[in-house]
Amino acid sequence: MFSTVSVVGLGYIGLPTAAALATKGVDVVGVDVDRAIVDMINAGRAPFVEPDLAVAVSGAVAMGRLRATLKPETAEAFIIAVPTPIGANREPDLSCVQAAAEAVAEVLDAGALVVLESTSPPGTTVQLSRWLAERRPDLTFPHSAGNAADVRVAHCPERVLPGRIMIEMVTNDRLIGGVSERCGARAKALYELFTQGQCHITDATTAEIAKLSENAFRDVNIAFANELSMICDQLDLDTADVIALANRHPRVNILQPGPGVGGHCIAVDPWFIVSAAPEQARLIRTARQVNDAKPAHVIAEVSRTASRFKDPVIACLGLSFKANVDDLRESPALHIVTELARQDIGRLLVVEPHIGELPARLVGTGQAKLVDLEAALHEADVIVLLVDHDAFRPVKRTTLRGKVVFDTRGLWH
Ligand code: SAJ
Repeated sequence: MFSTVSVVGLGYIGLPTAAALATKGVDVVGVDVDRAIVDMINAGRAPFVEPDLAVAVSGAVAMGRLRATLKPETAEAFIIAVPTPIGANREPDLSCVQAAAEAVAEVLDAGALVVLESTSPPGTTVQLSRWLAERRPDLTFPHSAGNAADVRVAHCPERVLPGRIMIEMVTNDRLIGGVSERCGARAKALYELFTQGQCHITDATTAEIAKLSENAFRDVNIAFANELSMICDQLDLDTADVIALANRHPRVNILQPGPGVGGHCIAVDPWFIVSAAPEQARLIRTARQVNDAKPAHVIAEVSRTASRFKDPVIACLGLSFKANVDDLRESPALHIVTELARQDIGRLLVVEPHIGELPARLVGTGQAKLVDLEAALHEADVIVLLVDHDAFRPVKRTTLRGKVVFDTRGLWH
């Protein structure tokens, strides 16, 4: 039903989607503004690490089903998967969506489908339809022409978990928000090419808010755990004990506290809801503030303890934004270690099994050294566990004896 599909934005969502479609026999043209990414994909290589992605990309390129370009070309369907960050005032920044819309508009034919996958504030998909219409007065669009429009526009928010993208891309249910009913039906047909989960059709704005609610729900629940951990620290209680006991209740499931919430989704998306309804979104805003305050709490606790030692050696375990990934972007752990280095409170031994060298901002402090787990545990006076990597799980209690341990994730409970 679709022989050519163009995926605009070849990042963590666009590239796996392009590879998944190509694997199903669709001719896929990937578009990205970054020439290095385009060249790498055309050479059959994936520009970032994600389980099973590299083999999918090299296979799709070798079969001639996937190629990358800098500019969009005519296709039956376009999937836009570009970043939607927040600006300095925590307002949504839709400039990449607008730029993608303008580029796609140039090559749109009557009958084409345009899907927005980027996580977006309410109203963005309808706005996308307007942006396309501004550039193509010769075609009709669903925000004004409804089912009769020449072009179909829909939202299908990405919902995959980094680290499990290739699996969840196929198995997760999808939300399909059509700007008109016909748009929804057409988008469903596209996603059914590679999705085994169910496709639930709704309107575009409901799909936008439903996606944002998923991440806001998670953020609020993590904030509960993080607030509880700060209460327990204040009362000198073991947070992991408190949570484990409370979770023995059949209807209680408190999440794990941590050093803060990182990544590009959960720490960002709730602000789209706050921005859309600032007076009503009180709990969602507070949860963001609680989670954003957690790194400073960890830094204060570690510096207070380190100041009791003469020339303390501090082992910091983990730099990535969550367990078992190499992604350091928006990582609270990296922020904490950088700040501890800047405060010059002691010698920092950093353990991060997923990277080969420390990031430049940490090297620049001259205070931190990347070492292996054994060396760090042996030398340290203070141990700060920041990421619950599987590699840290088997540490023996006897190794920790006589040291001050901050287990921000409750991993060794
Ligand atoms: N975290 C905790 N405690 C927990 C769980 C997570 O502190 O109990 C922290 C993690 O360490 C990390 C952050 O929260 O710093 C977010 O990690 P995550 O694994 O919960 O989620 P993400 O950001 O990698 O991916 C989320 C997912 N959303 C939900 O689970 C509702 C994913 O399905 C979305 O597709 C993704 O956001 C996205 O792109 O929106």
